[in-house]
Amino acid sequence: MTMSDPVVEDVVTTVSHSAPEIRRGLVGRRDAVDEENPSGETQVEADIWADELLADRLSSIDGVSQYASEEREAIIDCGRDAASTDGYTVAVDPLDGSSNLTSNNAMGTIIGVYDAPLPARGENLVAAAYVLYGPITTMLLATEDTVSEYELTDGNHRRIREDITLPDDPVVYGFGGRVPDWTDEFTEYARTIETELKRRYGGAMIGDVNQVLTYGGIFGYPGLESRPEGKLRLQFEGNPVGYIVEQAGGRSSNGEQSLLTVDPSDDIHERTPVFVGNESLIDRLEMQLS
Ligand code: P6P
Repeated sequence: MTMSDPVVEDVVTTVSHSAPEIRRGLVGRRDAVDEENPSGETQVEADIWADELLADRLSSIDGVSQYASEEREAIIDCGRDAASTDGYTVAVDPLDGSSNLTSNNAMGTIIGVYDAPLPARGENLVAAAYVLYGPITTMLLATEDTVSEYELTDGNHRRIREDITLPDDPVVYGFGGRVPDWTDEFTEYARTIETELKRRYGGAMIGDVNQVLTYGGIFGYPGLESRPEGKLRLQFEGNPVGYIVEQAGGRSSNGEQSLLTVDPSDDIHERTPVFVGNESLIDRLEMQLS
């Protein structure tokens, strides 16, 4: 994966080369452990194992100044000047949707590479990618130039799609959260979308977002009556996936504005409502919620 910046290339290549090993390592590691992640969610053995593997490999890359993970409380200062502007920072969701291990369904690894100290605005992303552990292992990689898809096998990656853009005519939608917990405004929007598109919701954001990027449509995890901030994390899920979809010609939103323009709080685990998909669908959503 030749990229303009050698450090970013090293980060992305490290994740792509680790993905087949992570996939193999899922076997025998699906039991819950007596721990919760910083968001209060039960961890499985694979969450901790994948995080330790990626933390070790990514934080040792020269040029990476910070490593942050959905699975660990604090940001790792990689021994360089974390506040320096010349270091890149990486935010990782090591196993997005790891609860799908129990039901043997798709999961992913998400990474965002920022050129600013964490927590950072999505606009500070210089690259973002996700690995999808589906029937085959693939990586969707967005850089400042383009969006590409790779098939990952041991020690190898083969580009299977390049210059990816969202299809113009949306086909699928997937919305998280319990329907009775949706706000009235979002419920009204969802009821309209349900008459237009086909439902695709698998319980792991990356599997659902990959459907949107393949067929066109919208994925969302809205703010809920019980939790207006929603469930998904801005630094580890919203920003990187928002960056990927926007680089593919779509839009992202927290219901009001592009996720990439949201000023983060000091909390690296800050949650946000997340919507990504075709521009027309996101525009309609923001109109509905305004
Ligand atoms: P629910 C997985 O736990 C995750 O963070 C996302 O990957 C996924 O979209 C969402 O939560 C699923 O949440 O409430 O449907 O189980």
